[in-house]
Amino acid sequence: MSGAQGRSSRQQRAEQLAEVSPRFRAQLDDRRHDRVGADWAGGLPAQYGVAPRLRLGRDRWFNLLWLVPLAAAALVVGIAVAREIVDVPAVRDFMRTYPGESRLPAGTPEGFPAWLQWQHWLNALFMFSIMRAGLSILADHPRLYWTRHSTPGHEWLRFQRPVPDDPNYTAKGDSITLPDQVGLPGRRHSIGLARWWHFGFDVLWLVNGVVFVVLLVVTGQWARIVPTSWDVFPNALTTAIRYLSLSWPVEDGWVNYNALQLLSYFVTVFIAAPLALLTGLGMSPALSTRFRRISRVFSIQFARSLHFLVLCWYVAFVTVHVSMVLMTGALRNLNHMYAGNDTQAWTGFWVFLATTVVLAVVWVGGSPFTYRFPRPVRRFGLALFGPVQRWFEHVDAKPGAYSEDDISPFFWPNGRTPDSEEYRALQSDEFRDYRLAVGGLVEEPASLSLDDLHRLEHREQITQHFCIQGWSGVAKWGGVPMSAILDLVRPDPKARWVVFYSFAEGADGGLYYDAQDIEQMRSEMVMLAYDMNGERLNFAHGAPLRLRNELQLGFKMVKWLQGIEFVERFEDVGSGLGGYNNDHEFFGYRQPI
Ligand SMILES: Nc1nc2c(c(=O)[nH]1)N[C@H]1C(S)=C(S)[C@@H](COP(=O)(O)O)O[C@H]1N2
Ligand SMILES: [Mo]
Repeated sequence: MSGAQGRSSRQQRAEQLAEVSPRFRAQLDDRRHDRVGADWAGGLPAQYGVAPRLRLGRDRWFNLLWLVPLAAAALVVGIAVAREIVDVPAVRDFMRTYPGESRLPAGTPEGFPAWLQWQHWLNALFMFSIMRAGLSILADHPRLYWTRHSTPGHEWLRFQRPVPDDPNYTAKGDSITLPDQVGLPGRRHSIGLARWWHFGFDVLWLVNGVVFVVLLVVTGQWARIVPTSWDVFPNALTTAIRYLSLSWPVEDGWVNYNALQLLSYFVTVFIAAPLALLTGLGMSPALSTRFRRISRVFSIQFARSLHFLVLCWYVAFVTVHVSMVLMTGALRNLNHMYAGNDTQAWTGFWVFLATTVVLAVVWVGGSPFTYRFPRPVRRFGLALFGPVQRWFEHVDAKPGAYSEDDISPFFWPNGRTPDSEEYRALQSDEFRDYRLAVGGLVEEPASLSLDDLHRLEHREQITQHFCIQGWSGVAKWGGVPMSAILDLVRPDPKARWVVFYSFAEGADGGLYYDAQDIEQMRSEMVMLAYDMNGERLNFAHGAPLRLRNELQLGFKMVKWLQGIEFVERFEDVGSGLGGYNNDHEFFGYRQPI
């Protein structure tokens, strides 16, 4: 530790520690990875999941594929019942009183203006990619929970077998492959790339949606999809009986939707879309820590589960919507949305066909394009969503949301453990000879033993961990605030990034490392932890020392920490993208969500 040492020996040590940089950097993988090939994510082999299982009671699991025959049976029964009751006088009276559609406010426009046609199509273009990339993200931790603990066996839905009773089973090992035509992309653990599609298109989708709602309001078109009277419900019942009894209502979507249509459009635009946004934001560590009162109740897992249910709504909606459009007078309906007229001509059909070919090309090409051009995919997402991530980093978050009672009974381990001679030797000696090297652009480089670290300011806090894959857990961390390290080494004003080096290699070889913005390093939420849940940090969770930065996703919290380097730019560290997962799997360098 820096003490009252002579100038010359200090200088000597400084020179030695300036070596921090060459010493660690030489052990990084600096190959440029710009294809997704067989060696992706350490050559993780494909692994398929199982049909969704819903948990009933404590540990009975219901295979949701049974819903297919059950729904078919329910439909048959529904049709049989509807066909009988339409002739019952009371039902007939009811259907006469509530004919199936509400009256529109006076002055509501008819027809479909060009802006609406364009926005409808753009919406489909963005949403299909968002939904597919969302599935890829889900596949990286194919289990859904209601509470913030991600305890095996406590999920309410899983697409994976039960978690094996093996302490070496990691969250990454649990991820599953999707077919390339389902996920975007489908490959196992391609979450880094899926997120760029998901977030990039989210931004475009939201802009499109906001413009859409504004135009709906100013043109008066809103009244066609917003219920203005309670009679929408009995009218929807009439429509449902008509559909089920197979004497389908005469559609006049050009002028007025039936009540069932109106309700489903209303839910899709004004409930599902905002809910998708809010539940998406609910998965951000930075925002969850900032808005603690909300996130205490609606945790990341609650948000994630709702986010998934919104996806289910959209899938069901698109399926039924497209089927009904085609079955209730295809030519006329397609003219409405694709040609802006109310005729039986073929124009709408041809425009629909051409635009659907574009959608299909984007769909089919999505995964292969991503494998061939991962860097441009990352740039696309970063350009659209990067500024938002930067902005989330500036939320003023403080610890204190959780108590001992909130500590998770199970905390998934993740990542590749260290296996170097050097680490083993230190470990066998209980880290007596361990030294954390801190250097680079600092005035006072340091080499800190565990005793040195224990003598520095001590902080303990109970926080929630958010893994990029989707699992979470609460733990109590004890260690040195990063601000104390900064006070000790006094970074040069030129230093903008702080690089944390591990003893462990990443999945494809080369040391695991991560660069973090120096602006965050004085946050109360950033520390070097040597204790977890009141005990010394164990091997799996990063012994003897790991980074905790509660404003970021878990992969940035380097475990088995051996060195810290202050740098001006990270472009010449590793292969230059700011971290091991960034270099290899195109994760982002700011990940507060
Ligand atoms: N050295 C190293 N640190 C690492 C990783 C890794 O693979 N190697 N994985 C990261 C990821 S993805 C997560 S989610 C957390 C997991 O921490 P835990 O194992 O204590 O749960 O550690 C992070 N730190
Ligand atoms: Mo993670």
